[in-house]
This record gives sequence, structure tokens and C-alpha cells, in this order.
Amino acid sequence: MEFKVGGVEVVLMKGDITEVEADAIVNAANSYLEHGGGVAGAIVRKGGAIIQEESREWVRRHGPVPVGGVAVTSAGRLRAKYVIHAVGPRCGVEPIEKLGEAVRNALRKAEELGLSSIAFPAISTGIFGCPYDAAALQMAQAIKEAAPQLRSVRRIMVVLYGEEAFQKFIEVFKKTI
Ligand code: AR6
Repeated sequence: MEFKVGGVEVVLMKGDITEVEADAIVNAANSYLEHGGGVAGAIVRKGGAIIQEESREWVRRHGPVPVGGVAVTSAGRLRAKYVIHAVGPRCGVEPIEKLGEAVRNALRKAEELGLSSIAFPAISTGIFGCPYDAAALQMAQAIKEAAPQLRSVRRIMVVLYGEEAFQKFIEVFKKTI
């Protein structure tokens, strides 16, 4: 499913984000960049231990990543130049609006790096417990708001794991974007 927003192509797809080719793959991380389960675990397994090592180095230098914030590492063996680690909110603990902030910060970072494509997972909808529809709304609004300002980023992919997430995201993006 494809949308065009402010000249930027937005593509919703179903699948495994570690298989996707993009200049940056976004990780659904925690503040300590300790990549255990979920997308984070899959990214380190497929991309290699270098991603976890660089993540620890990042935290040693800068301290924990705030909720809504991002950090960048290389992408190891993934088909990407960078992994942008975005920390989404834990639903019921931090406000869901922090998810929109994480998406805006990831897009800003991709612009700074001069990247043309970026792939997001459904941040916060696994271990962090946010419902698909609320998360999709945050992502769609953040993308819609940021798109007209993007110069280098031309293609934004949102990679959904499973049919239920895919259908929910399509429904919300159709209404919002
Ligand atoms: N490709 C695309 N999406 C995936 C994949 C994959 N390979 N694997 C899972 N998902 P989660 P969070 C979906 O839990 O909720 C980690 O331990 C999954 O179905 O990865 O932000 C981190 O280190 C769900 O819809 O991220 C943090 O501690 C979505 O990706 C914590 O989990 C996000 O699920 C972050 O939790």
C-alpha cells in the first residue's frame, strides 16, 4: 500500500524489517540500547554483534537515550548504511505522543545523514505494549507533519510484522495521511 505525502513516498508493507533494503533501518530500542527481544533482537542476530557493541559505546559516551530520542550505529550485515535506534514509550508508563517524537527525531536524523530511504517497524507495539491503532495514528501524524520539510528522504517504509498489524496500519494511514 503506497501513499504520497508532500512529495515523499510512504509505503506500508508486511514482512521482516531485517530483510528490507533501506539507507536506514529503524530499531525499536530501549533507553539502554540493550537489544534483547523483538525487532531489536532480530536486528542484532541478522546484522551482527557490532550493532550491540556500538550501541553500548554510544550509551557509555552519551548516557541513556531519552524516551522519544534516537541514536545511530552502523548496520553490520543488514542491507542498510545505518541503524537508527528509536526509543518509543512503554504504554501506560509514558505518553503515547513520545512515539510521534521518536518518529520525527528518526526522520530528522536521516535528513542530517543525507539519506534517501528509511524503514520503520511498528515501534512500541510489542514488548512496550501499545495498541496498533494508537501507534499507527502517532506514526501517520508524525510522517504527515514532517514530510513537507524533508529534502533528502524520499521514501519512508513502515514494515509490519503479521496481517493484523498490517491491516490496522492501512486503516489508520488511509484516514490520516
Ligand atoms: N520485523 C518487523 N517487525 C517486527 C519484527 C521483525 N523482524 N520482529 C518483531 N516485530 P518490539 P517495542 C514487530 O517488541 O514494543 C526489545 O527488547 C512486533 O510484532 O520489537 O518498541 C527492545 O530491546 C511489534 O509489532 O518493540 C526494547 O526493550 C513491533 O515489531 C523493547 O523490546 C515492535 O515490537 C521495545 O519494545
